[in-house]
Amino acid sequence: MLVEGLLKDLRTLSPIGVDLRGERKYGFKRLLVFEDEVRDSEEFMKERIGADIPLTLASGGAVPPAGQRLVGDTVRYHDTTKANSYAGGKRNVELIFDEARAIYKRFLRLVLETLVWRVNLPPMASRYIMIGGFLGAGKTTLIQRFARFLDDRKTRVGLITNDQGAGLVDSAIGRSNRFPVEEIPGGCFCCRFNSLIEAATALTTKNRPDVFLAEPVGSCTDLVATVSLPLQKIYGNDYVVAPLSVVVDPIRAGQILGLVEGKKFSENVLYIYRKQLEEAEFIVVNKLDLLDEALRLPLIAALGREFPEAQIFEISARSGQGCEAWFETVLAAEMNTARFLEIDYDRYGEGEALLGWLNATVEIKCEGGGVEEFDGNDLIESLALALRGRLEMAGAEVAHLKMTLTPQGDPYEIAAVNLVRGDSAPELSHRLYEPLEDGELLVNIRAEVDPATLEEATLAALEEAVAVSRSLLFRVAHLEHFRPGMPVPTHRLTAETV
Ligand SMILES: Nc1nc2c(ncn2[C@@H]2O[C@H](COP(=O)(O)OP(=O)(O)O)[C@@H](O)[C@H]2O)c(=O)[nH]1
Ligand SMILES: [Mg+2]
Repeated sequence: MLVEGLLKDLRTLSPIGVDLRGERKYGFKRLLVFEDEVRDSEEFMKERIGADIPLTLASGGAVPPAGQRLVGDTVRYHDTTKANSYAGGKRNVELIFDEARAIYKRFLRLVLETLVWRVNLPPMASRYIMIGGFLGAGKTTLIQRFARFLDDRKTRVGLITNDQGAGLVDSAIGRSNRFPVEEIPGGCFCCRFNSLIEAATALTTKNRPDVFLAEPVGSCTDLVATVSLPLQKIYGNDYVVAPLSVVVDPIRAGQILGLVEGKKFSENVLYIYRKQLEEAEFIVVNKLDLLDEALRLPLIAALGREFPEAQIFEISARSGQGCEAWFETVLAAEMNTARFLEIDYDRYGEGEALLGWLNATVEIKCEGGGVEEFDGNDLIESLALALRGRLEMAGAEVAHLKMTLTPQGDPYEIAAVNLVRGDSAPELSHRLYEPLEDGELLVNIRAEVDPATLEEATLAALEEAVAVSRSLLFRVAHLEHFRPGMPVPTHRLTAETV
């Protein structure tokens, strides 16, 4: 009797009704546009489950105007005046979306969990947001900001990092901010698609994220055909796949698009760079805080001209400027499944193989003899300078050099230094507040050079900045250097195969 009543009530909630007919992927977005059904469901919650859900509202006639989508999963309107204002201007309504989304999500989760318990339905879909872009563009920084934004709104988030090697600076940064992180080392998402699913499943077991934020390898492209589309096609019931966003460092983009002077990579590396932009639905021009108008305007114009299908956002992941507009858009949109990238895998593979990679884990400690602690910020900054000098001498164009230093056994304290071009200065993005007695250093370098050169430069710079200048001991616990292999995607969907 109870189950029957439950099912009847739940059927009045349209998405769950859809659910029961096995078409769950339509999700909850449509739910609250029906005023009376919402009231039913509120009563249902209170009477049947006894839950006190603060869901006051009703949305009289609040169907979004043609061509616009609801933001997030649902809408709550305080009164019909606001609901009606949606048709005219979205602004009013957007103000309450975040709160509404969180409340309603909790409510639906409860309903669904009850259903899962009673009639064994699978749990609801999470949003999968992939944030690509070239090495050093600011993906990790933006993802951390996005994760904090979601966390503040009580939306559960899980981070997925990816690299060709192991020992990732990006994961160390995610963990230091206490977000759940799963790492896919040893190959890109597209070539390790099953590991991506395993990582998402592992995060689901940990904290059931509402939103996955995934950072692919910065030299990777063709992600829509090899990751987004297969995810949508094979796992469409589990994930709502957002449009691919590609983050851009404006100085690097200016150099590559010929707007400013600067060293460039070889043709095939540039080929990857352009392909990344070509497949982006959202181009996110980052580091607005560094950009003067003299470059900003021509850069935006050039991107618009060369990549006319993309929507362009301008943000600073560091200051937060412009970020919320992109957050809201990417949280609401679903990928366009009709865009396909033409790509020559030989050129792509050659471009990737021109880049040398080095990942190292180094233990550093005081030698004794009077030195009992050291300044970690100072140490990694001077190590970055020593490395830059040696790489410059070797003729390497640095794509991204990043290092973190954490006190042994404390992953929440972290110093991080970055160099995003050979002609830029090393920059401390995270600082340690106290000196250390011993620490773990992670070094990740991606540069256009023979990988053996990266090892020589790293060992020499460690000797110079750690041993000689500071009389500290270091031990290389792990070091790998290589050129990425030819990309061989697990799946690749094309216009013919979709
Ligand atoms: N000035 C400035 N620097 C930024 C911004 N976003 C990222 N960075 C810096 O750019 C460097 C590379 O950032 P990261 O997020 O690691 O790039 P990723 O390789 O794309 O993940 C780091 O030094 C960041 O602190 C920004 O909005 N403004
Ligand atoms: Mg990164």
